[in-house]
Amino acid sequence: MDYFLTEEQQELKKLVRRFAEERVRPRWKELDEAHEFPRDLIEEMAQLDLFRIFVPEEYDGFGSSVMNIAIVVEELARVEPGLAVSFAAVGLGTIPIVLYGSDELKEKYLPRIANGELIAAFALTEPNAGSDAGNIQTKALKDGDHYVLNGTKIFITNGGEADIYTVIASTRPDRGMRGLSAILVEKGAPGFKFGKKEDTMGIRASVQRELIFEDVRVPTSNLIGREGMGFKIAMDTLDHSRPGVAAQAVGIAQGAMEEAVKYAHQRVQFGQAIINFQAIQMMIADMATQIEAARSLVYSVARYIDSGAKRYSEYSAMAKLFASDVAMKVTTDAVQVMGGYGYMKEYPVEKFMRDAKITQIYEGTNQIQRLVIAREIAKKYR
Ligand code: COS
Repeated sequence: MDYFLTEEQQELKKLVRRFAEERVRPRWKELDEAHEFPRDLIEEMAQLDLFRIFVPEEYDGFGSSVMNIAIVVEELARVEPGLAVSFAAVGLGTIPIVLYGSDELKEKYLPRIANGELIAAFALTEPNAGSDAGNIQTKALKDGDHYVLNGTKIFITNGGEADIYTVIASTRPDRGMRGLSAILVEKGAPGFKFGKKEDTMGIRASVQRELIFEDVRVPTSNLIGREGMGFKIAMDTLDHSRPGVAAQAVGIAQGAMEEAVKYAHQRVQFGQAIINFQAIQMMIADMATQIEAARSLVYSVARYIDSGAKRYSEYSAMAKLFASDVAMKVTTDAVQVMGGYGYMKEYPVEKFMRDAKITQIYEGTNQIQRLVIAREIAKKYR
């Protein structure tokens, strides 16, 4: 169901669906096997103006709406979740600039993100700072009108491919979490290197790579927000982006269910198509119901954020938690409906199941989402 999309949103959905069906679907297997950043498809998406949805209108964008991001990401993920991730990660890297960047930074970077010229990435995670995001060790110490960065980030989506990186680093190591800051670093800065490229279970039409900073000098004008605001900027960014992960999960579940249903029409056992068996019908009904519940939650939360809501951490977390658990359940059941064939790489459902798993882990594990939700609920009802 479309849940009251505006005409513009319906057009956007149609545009992305056509692109995904015509340009991406024929290549799902090749993209999964190649495990590379899908630059040609990303360029085609820039031609379709899709990167403009991350950027406010005054910087040549379409208005940075979470709902539009959800629509595009869901449609991409329905066919190729890895491509959806490569795309959404540009949004993740852009959010801090949109929410907290100076006018100078916005003018310099946002129009070039909008037209697809610049790929962005967000760099928070470190070997010892995952769920414990405040425990960041990368340092950005001031030296005159520059920050000097030293440290390592891991698992960074679009790492090595992106042109700009929003890096969370410590400008005041004596202050712990309150000493963190968000700093924009350009690819090509001397001392900024790319390390290990991860070999991942799923989302293989995207890359996750290590970033290494060795005395990287960045002008202080690249500070996003103020010094010491880094943790808050990171948390706000995640609150803003988690509905996008949730939309990705909805798309994955939808794609897997469609494959399973089509297969159930074709597959004949005991003299008839297995779609006629109630054992299969019950599974399909549960899949479809869970997907609609997830989709309606994701759209509602996206609209709530777009309405100008000030506090929405728990709703973002709920959408991400619920939709990703649905994606894992639905993709596992889709494999089950298809039996032995579901387990084979010839069909995309085993890939959807691999792709689904990460949605329960990244942008905060589902255990962390539950923590965020429980804390907010506990505060409300004393
Ligand atoms: N928005 C704004 N501010 C927030 C916030 C949010 N969503 N969440 C926390 N803060 C603020 C708190 O208000 C607190 O400020 P004060 O000390 O002034 O009150 C400060 O940040 C510290 O918060 P808290 O005490 O809750 O920090 P914790 O170390 O307990 O951890 C969690 C908070 C676990 C929620 C956080 O570390 C987290 O989200 N971890 C997961 C990170 C993640 O998603 N990683 C994935 C990789 S990024 S792709």
